[in-house]
Amino acid sequence: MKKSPEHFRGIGRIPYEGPRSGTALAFKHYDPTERIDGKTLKEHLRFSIAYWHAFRGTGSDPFGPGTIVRPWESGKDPLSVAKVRMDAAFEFFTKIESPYWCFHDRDIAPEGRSLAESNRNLDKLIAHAKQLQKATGVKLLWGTANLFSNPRYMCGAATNPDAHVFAYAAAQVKKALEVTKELGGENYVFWGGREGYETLLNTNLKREQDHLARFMHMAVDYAKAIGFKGQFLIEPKPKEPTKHQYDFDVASGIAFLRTYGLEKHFKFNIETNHATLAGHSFQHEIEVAAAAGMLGSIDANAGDQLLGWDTDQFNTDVRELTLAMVSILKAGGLGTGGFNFDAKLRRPSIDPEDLFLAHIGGMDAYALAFKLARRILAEGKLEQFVADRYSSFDSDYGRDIEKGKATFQSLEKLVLTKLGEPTPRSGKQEYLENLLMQYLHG
Ligand code: XLS
Ligand code: NI
Ligand code: NI
Repeated sequence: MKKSPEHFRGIGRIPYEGPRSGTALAFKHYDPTERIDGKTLKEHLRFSIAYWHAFRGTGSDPFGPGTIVRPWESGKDPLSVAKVRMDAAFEFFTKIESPYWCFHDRDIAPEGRSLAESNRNLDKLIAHAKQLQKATGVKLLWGTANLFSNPRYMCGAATNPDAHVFAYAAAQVKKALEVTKELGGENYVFWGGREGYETLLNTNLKREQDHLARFMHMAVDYAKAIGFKGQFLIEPKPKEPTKHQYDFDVASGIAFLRTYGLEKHFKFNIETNHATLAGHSFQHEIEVAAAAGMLGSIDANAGDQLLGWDTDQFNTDVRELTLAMVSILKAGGLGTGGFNFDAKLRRPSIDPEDLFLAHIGGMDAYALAFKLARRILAEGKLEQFVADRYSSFDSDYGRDIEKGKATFQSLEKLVLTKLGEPTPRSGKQEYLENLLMQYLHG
């Protein structure tokens, strides 16, 4: 394959220089080659770059057009531009030491005038991506279909009141599954951007949810038919762009999957900013998914506490990430998932260098959080505290309760004859917060 020109000139592979480094374009905590428990940090963290933000984001917002101008975007032929853009993307993935990338079908190839033309465009870029993956060793964490940008999806895709749109979306996802398989994608994501409603005045909520479930079953069946073994992931979000999205949060996602007999086929892709929008902490969403054995992958970003929408910022809040990591590691990790930077540059961050700085910060924060979480778990003080707190359920009548051997009658008898009034015990929140602070700043 012909070697493409360098796009990020003047920026080489980002080196690891350690916590005291004064170099902006260097990792302070993420040493991809560092070995921990027989695996490199690169293998542990499974970082991924989100194509849509990193290479399709222009900084536009509802009040003004894009501010970010990349030289490769100036060509006239959209397919050639798409190829050069992809060359630049893989150069970036390599220089930033990201082992994975993620995309929506329409991020990488222009939509045509018909589905057939869109599929042909996609095939060309998939062939190109395949070569680039081979040349760089960068792999596909997940693929997905954009079922929200085109006006045909304004009232939803799988939940559209028009069966014609449902059919179109089905055809689009069929193709997206094929190309994800073609590139060796390890997962496939459903984010239902417009699978919700703007007003109940025009909505049959029950029928829309039934249709969404039918759609998911068709995806499961088709994956089986073509031998796609990747993990299916649902990415919950409560709202935006819709007023209400059906996959509101992990808990409602679990209820939906179980209602429709889909729970065996799906896990969750949890996005930090979506958790915030649902009124939850990031760690809460991770714990809810982990409790159901459905923790799949992470869309690594952050919101702004003062803004009520998905600002998709890079997350450098080590405290938040350490708590998240503790929960992820306790759950046994992400399996085929990873940490995908579904995060974008601020509108005034227009330098190519800013794209590197943003990801360096995000990766360093996660690497640091990973190390801190491992220390916290190795020392075991927090876990021990929690275990002790529930120890009355480890033996005697407590164990009987857990094992289903106790009844209201047996417990009433116990309280009346033996136990009497319980002795309150402190929850010790302040002690635990102080302990966490010691780990973070000790
Ligand atoms: C939007 C979502 C989206 C998904 C992929 O809020 O985060 O980017 O991750 O469709
Ligand atoms: Ni996301
Ligand atoms: Ni999002």
